[in-house]
Amino acid sequence: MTVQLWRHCRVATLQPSHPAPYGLIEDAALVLEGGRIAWVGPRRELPADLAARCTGEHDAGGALVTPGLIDCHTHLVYGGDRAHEFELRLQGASYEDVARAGGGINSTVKATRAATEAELEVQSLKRLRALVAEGVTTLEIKSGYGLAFEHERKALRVARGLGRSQPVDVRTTFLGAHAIPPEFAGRADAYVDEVVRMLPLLHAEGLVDAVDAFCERIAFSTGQTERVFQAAHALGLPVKLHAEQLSDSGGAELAARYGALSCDHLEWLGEQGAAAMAAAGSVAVLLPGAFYFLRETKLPPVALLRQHGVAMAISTDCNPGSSPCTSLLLMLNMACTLFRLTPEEALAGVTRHAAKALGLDDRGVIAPGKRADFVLWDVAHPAQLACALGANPRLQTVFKGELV
Ligand code: DI6
Ligand code: FE
Repeated sequence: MTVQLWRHCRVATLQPSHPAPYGLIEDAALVLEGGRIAWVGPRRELPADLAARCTGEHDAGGALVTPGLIDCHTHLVYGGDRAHEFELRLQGASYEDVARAGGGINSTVKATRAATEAELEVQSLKRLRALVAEGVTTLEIKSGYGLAFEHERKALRVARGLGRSQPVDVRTTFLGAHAIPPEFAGRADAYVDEVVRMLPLLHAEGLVDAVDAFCERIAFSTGQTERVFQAAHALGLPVKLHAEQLSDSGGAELAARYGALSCDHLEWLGEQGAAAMAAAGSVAVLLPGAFYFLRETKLPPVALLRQHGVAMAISTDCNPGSSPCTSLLLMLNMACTLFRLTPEEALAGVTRHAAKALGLDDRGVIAPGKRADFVLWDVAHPAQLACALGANPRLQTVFKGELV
């Protein structure tokens, strides 16, 4: 097995136990073995016997190293686009108006159903490449634009395929309960029956890592959401929830009762929801792209989340309707400018806490035993990653121990 030494770098380990901000180690060395981090620390403390075992050496040229970025909430696989809706909203229509008038999620459902698996892959690959170019090494992709067995299956297969062909680890989430498809209009409960029927079939094909739902007055009630969660739990699958995005529907409390990995959006989250999430260890996934793009004015309760010790993750929410965004670095900036997170909280939100939101404890920090997924950046200080607008200072990515 090769043992690789990386030196001449500064490592933002993001380890919570490390005393320096960002877990920063100056003049660091990193040793990789078998796709994992074997050692990280100040170079002068590198054990001589470990140094002697290294079979290869890389000079990082003084770069800043962070864990590979993790985009823990995306709807990246979809057909078509919604630029026309953007125009309508610029003329005064609201996101909910457009959805009620038959546009919104269901217009993307139409385009996604019409696309073949190969076409869907071509469109989605462009978006995935943009994320990977900014240092994303783990990505969650939800279904939810098929809303019928064969089309949900097609989208999840595309997501899995992207993870096989590209240098990124893809985690799939079944979001059958995203919207009520046209053939079930006015029959939401019957559609939930269908979601509950689809889930074990998709799971049996190895296409589902987690289960999500959109709990909102324009989507599914808490009662309907709970039925989906019960079906997930029967299969041993973890759940997460689009909760309190447009109103306080009690979704976060429900999700916490099911031990949700995360509750996402949360602009309307209240005290009880935050307390329930804290008790359950659910991560708050904040999505500044959707907040910005829909010109929301209600801010997620960041102070409340901090007060309750709820871990905060940040993600693109990459989707055609509410966040057509393929830049996780831009989301770092927006999390700070719009939501007032510190750059350190924002960076933890796309590394350590994003890993937690996906139920993954083998990544998100640079520490012995963790996956060797990391990024070399041409920046002097980690805060620069959140400060710059529209820059991409990525130099190189190491994925599973190998230079991409
Ligand atoms: N909330 C969102 O912001 C996205 N899905 C969801 O449940 C929007 C999806 C879309 O408009 O296509
Ligand atoms: Fe979303």
